[in-house]
Amino acid sequence: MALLKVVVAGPAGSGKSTLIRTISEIDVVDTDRHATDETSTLKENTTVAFDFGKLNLPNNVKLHLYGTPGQERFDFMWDMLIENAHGYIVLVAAHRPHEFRYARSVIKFMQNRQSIPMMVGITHTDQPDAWSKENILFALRFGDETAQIPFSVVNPTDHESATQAVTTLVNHIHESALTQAT
Ligand SMILES: Nc1nc2c(ncn2[C@@H]2O[C@H](COP(=O)(O)OP(=O)(O)O)[C@@H](O)[C@H]2O)c(=O)[nH]1
Ligand SMILES: [Mg+2]
Repeated sequence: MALLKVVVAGPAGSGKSTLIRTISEIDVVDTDRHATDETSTLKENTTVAFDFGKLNLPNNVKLHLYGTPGQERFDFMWDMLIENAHGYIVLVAAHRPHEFRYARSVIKFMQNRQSIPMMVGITHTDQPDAWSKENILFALRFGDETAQIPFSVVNPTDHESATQAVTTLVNHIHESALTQAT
């Protein structure tokens, strides 16, 4: 049995809490509170500590999923959550280009803290003003690194899509463990 700790990060409103709620097999422990600051224009509630959910995958893999708070003033929580993590997903909302720079800073923050497998999940691609995946990658300025970073489109409200996204990351975690072992 393997227990994998996966962190879901990204700007407020990108779909972190929704992704965890959609796939968790336990009632999610969430710390969403009524948003009182700039986030309230995006959504009514915002995560102030973290979300926690569990999922069993094939081959006896148990996932523990931790969703970070999106806002920068809670970044001390990001440090706590990324510690001992096996991998992480950074969600980026395709229809909010003004947040791409912030999304990139979240990715950089995580990469500086832990050298562990990660992936970028592009959400909200069903929104009318969503950017294409290619343009988002370009805007995130990943250049040559893009080859190593898996990007996938994910709809956190859809069970199959959300499960597929975490499965992609878990495969990535297994592959990099094998590479390190050889
Ligand atoms: N249409 C659509 N709505 C989404 C998608 N991802 C998240 N949402 C919605 O966006 C809102 C904010 O999501 P939430 O999970 O609270 O964001 P968080 O701040 O990252 O935890 C919720 O109403 C979600 O249902 C998506 O891919 N498409
Ligand atoms: Mg949240």
